[in-house]
Parts: sequence; C-alpha cells; structure tokens
Amino acid sequence: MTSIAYLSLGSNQGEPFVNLKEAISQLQRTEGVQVTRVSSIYETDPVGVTEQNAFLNLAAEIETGKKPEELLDLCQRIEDKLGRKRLVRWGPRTIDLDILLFNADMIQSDRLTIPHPRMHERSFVLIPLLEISPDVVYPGLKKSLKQQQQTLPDQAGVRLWKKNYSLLLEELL
Ligand code: PH2
Ligand code: MG
Ligand code: MG
Repeated sequence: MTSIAYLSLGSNQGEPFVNLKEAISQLQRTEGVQVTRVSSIYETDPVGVTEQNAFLNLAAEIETGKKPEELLDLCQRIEDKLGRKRLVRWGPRTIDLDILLFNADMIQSDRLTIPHPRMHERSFVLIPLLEISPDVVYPGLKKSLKQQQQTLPDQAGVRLWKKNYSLLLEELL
C-alpha cells in the first residue's frame, strides 16, 4: 500500500544548503520512495537552544510503500551518511530528517511518535509544510494547521531564503 508522508528537514552546520539538497537526493534515489513535493527553503532562527547558527529548513512530501519504522530507519541512515553526530538535544546539526505525518495515522512506539509532537508549535515546520500542502490535516487537532500557525509567536523567525526550490530539483523529481 502506498502512504503519503511529510518530512521536515533542517541543517545549521557545515554547508546547510548542500546538506538539504543531498538529503532530498538520497530520499529520491531510494527504492520505494518517491519525493512528490519540496517546499521553498527558509532561513530560521534557532528554537530550543538559541545560541547557535540560524537553520535552513524545508518540508517534503513523499509517497512510499515503506512502513513508518522503515521510513525512520531510512531517515536515520541518511542522517548518518551525511555525518550527523548525535550530541546535543536541539543543538547544532549537519542534517535532521523528522517524520511529521504519515497518512492520518497516530503512532506511538518506543522509537516513533506521529504526528511529530512539537510540529504544531513551530513555524519553521509549519510554514514550509503549509506551502506544499495548505490543507494538510494534523489528526487530533481541532483547528486547521493554518489557523494554528497564525497564532504562533515565532513567525518572524522564519524568512524565505530560496523560493520555489523544487523547481531547481527537476532532475530529481
Ligand atoms: N531543529 C531542532 C531544534 N531547533 N530550530 C530551527 N530553526 N530549525 C530546526 O530545524 C530546529 C531548531 C531540533 O531538531
Ligand atoms: Mg528535529
Ligand atoms: Mg530528528
């Protein structure tokens, strides 16, 4: 069965633009994964640990035959390949691939919580996500994600950095 999943990608170490591009390219080259949409790239103020460089963030939509745990394995393999070191929670990272949504499933296991438990509090996640899927549904949330995003205090920390990035990815998509 084919599932639709949304991912959030972020980087603030090394060459963030190259890291994002390479991560998307590796997703697309994986059998059983089709990258169907990629947002613009946003430069975002760090959330959590604020004494670190700004991030580049984007959101991607994929179609996949994988199960959620298999998709998590893939995300972690790509993070490892791109040289991610797991040092500080919410600290600097060469690349972070988070699963936001998987169909309309609600999943709670040792390794995985879907929907991503903090996504609806973070404009650096929601602004790119709503760009590629304005009506996407967060199961369990009463209001729309768009209404939710408009109430967040951190919107000014999210600035368009490269518009229509997906157009540059035509060789990949
Ligand atoms: N990721 C974090 C913690 N803080 N801040 C921004 N702006 N962007 C991120 O991707 C990010 C963050 C943990 O994964
Ligand atoms: Mg993260
Ligand atoms: Mg992560």
